[in-house]
Amino acid sequence: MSQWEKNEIEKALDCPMTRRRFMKWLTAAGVVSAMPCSFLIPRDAQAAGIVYEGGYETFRNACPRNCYDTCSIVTYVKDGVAKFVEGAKESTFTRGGLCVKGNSYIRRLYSPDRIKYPMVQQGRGTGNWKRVSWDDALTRISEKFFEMNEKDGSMLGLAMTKYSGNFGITNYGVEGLMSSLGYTTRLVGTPCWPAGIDAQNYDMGNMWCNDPEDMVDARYVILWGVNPAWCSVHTMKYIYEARQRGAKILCIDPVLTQTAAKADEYWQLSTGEDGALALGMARHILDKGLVDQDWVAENSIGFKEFADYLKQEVTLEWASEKSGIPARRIARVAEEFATADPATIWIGYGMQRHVNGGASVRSIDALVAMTGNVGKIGGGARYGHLQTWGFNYHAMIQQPPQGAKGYLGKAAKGEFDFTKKSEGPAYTNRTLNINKTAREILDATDPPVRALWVSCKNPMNQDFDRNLMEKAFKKLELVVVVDQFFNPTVEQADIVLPVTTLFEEWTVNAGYWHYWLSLNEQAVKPLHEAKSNIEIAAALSKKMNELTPGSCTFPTDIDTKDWMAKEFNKGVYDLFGINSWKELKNGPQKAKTNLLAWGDGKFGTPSGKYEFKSDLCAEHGFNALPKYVAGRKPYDKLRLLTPHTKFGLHSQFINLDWMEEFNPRPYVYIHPETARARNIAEGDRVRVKNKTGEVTITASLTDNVPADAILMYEAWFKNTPYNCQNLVDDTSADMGGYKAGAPGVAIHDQFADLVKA
Ligand SMILES: Nc1nc2c(c(=O)[nH]1)N[C@H]1C(S)=C(S)[C@@H](COP(=O)(O)OP(=O)(O)OC[C@H]3O[C@@H](n4cnc5c(=O)[nH]c(N)nc54)[C@H](O)[C@@H]3O)O[C@H]1N2
Ligand SMILES: Nc1nc2c(c(=O)[nH]1)N[C@H]1C(S)=C(S)[C@@H](COP(=O)(O)OP(=O)(O)OC[C@H]3O[C@@H](n4cnc5c(=O)[nH]c(N)nc54)[C@H](O)[C@@H]3O)O[C@H]1N2
Ligand SMILES: [Mo]
Repeated sequence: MSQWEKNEIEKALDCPMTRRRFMKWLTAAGVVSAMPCSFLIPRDAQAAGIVYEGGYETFRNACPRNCYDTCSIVTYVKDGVAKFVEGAKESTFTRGGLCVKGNSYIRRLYSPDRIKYPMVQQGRGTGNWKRVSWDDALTRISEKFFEMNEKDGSMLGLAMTKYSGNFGITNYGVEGLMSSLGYTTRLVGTPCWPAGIDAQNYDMGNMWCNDPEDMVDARYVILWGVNPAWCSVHTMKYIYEARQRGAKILCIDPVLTQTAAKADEYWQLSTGEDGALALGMARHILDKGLVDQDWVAENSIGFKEFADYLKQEVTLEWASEKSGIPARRIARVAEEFATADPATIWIGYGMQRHVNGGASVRSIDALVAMTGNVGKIGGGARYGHLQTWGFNYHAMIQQPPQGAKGYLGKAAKGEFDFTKKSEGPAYTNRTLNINKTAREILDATDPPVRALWVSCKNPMNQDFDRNLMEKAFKKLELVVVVDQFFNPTVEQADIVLPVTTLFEEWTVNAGYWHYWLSLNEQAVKPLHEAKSNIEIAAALSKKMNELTPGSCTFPTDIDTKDWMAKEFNKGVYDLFGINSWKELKNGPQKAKTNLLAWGDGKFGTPSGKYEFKSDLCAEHGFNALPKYVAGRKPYDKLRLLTPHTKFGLHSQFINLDWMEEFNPRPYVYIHPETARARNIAEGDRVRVKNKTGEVTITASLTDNVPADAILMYEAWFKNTPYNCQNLVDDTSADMGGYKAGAPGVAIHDQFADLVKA
């Protein structure tokens, strides 16, 4: 921790309110001494008379949330009770620290609000829950499945929606359970990053980025539509260090985020105009003769066509007019970027959630490539990677029961599906687009979707068009949700099953940003009647086979530790330089190779080169060149942005009482001018409305948001009915169908207006 950071924290702690809150946390956890902020101890803990006792047993855990940082955790346990957590010191990425969410984990584990046993709701949304035994719950589910199979001749009436509640590898057993029932319906795709993944695949042949730790070597860093000060706090230290070593940091975002506040320069661009901005910079670099001609000649194809396009259709003035950034600034930064060596751009997931998101990512990639910054330590078009995910997926790969019937596949129906090389066996699962879950459920026929299995997913809160989702749920004959808290999806369920938290199960976790691998040990026994996702699969299989032998192939008796061990193979061991998973008990391991993306100049594209012109991209219906694509036409007065918050991870953490202390209620953030024009003052209740729905919420005035936009964070507050998905429709992003199986979603291409309530 730098002296400056220490001073900042000291200052914050000098505020009696903050100190009291910290003390409340500490005492609630019954802890003190090994807190990462050890300077708290002398002043506050001792004053409170709390003495460190020692004698803890420690366990290895990993934060399994969908987050860049995938932190390695050490959990301190005494008498079978987890007392506190800290970041693992062995990981140079986590470096002994956790984020505000991670530090609240003990409360998540022991929250009185946890779902404790299987329950059945009499009438969805009534809150009339009744505790039932596991046996009873699983019997009800089995009977419904048999009935469906009987009626439809297949299990296609059962749909599964699962996304990112817990990325532990063994949790792919949820998919495994579905496969072992037969051919089912799957909600596929991701709301997160697919447009950018496809863009990078067209350009380079894969999504692959350097080790974030090498950012310290960059001499220029552009943080483009990414907010690491909140969404990847551990990466901030590399950005600070790069700056200390002389790098310049520029942040490009329509919102003046905490990341922007920490940068050397901030550009408040017009939302969705990233493509124009990148192309304007590219044109200027071309005009100034700053293209890395050697790199381009040796490693790429299609640059001449790209340069012709820039000369014919792009000017600095045009880029300036589109993006709202003065032309002379674009020119200056283009020159600074092209002459810094190395220079890097971190392309955020937020900026590609647009109808032109994939196209914008391609133009930013081009900027990095034409300046010779791809394949360099400290350089690169950084987005994400899956280099460390070479597991066996043992839990996932299960066979259907004998004679199971399924879907005849899109190919059989004459639809072009470029996600599959061949349709494989005659029968497949039926796939629906997860980003249009509501619409897809409503439209599905032959058979209709009758039952929905929800795991690691909160569709009522995180999916799009909430009003339509309610209609879709009405069509369902059975909703089973596997979760830890009574979230808005559980409220609309018939049966809820309690699942373990990371502290109560064995698994293994990799990152999609850094290169560390972490073991997740069972630190405490499962609480209440909770079971892990794979134990639930085994228990259901057991019940189904008891009632109808042969109806489910999922193993009925499993040991979660064995199943964790079955995920490893020689490839994983070699990559991490270990001989056994047991070595991870000594601490997380970092990959020994693959840390530099495209360092050998061998790309995964059809040509084997960086493709400024991609025929594959054209084949999939887009421009071959990274051309400008206009954004979505506004359908209301103000743009609505609903990005990620500091105090939660999607619908997780914000519901904890510890977090409510810091972040008690949602706000809509409005520029003072926009508020004045509507006679809205700080603290007023306002109604935000658009064609999709409405939200009543408290106004907060700030010029951090542009005057033509309003901002609210996606979140689930357990004590308010707030849900931003009332205002967010399911319009697709341009790309995503190639690698993720369905296009992304244009989350930030939404519009609304507001009035005083
Ligand atoms: N408006 C708007 N909407 C968005 C976004 C946005 O920016 N704006 N962001 C999108 C993005 S990027 C993402 S990734 C998605 C995330 O959407 P989701 O994947 O739905 O995210 P979470 O809320 O993190 O997790 C879902 C549920 O998983 C549960 N869970 C946690 N651990 C386990 C477990 O071990 N087993 C089971 N069965 N359940 C568990 C949690 O309690 C939670 O209720 O949201 C998307 N939605
Ligand atoms: N604390 C916390 N950390 C998280 C998460 C969380 O919910 N909370 N979620 C995790 C997940 S699943 C994800 S996907 C990542 C997301 O990580 P990020 O991509 O960093 O986060 P977002 O908030 O989705 O979007 C980043 C920024 O994009 C900006 N943006 C929106 N539209 C545009 C545009 O047109 N151009 C530009 N230049 N910027 C634009 C938003 O204003 C926002 O500040 O973070 C992960 N980490
Ligand atoms: Mo995400």
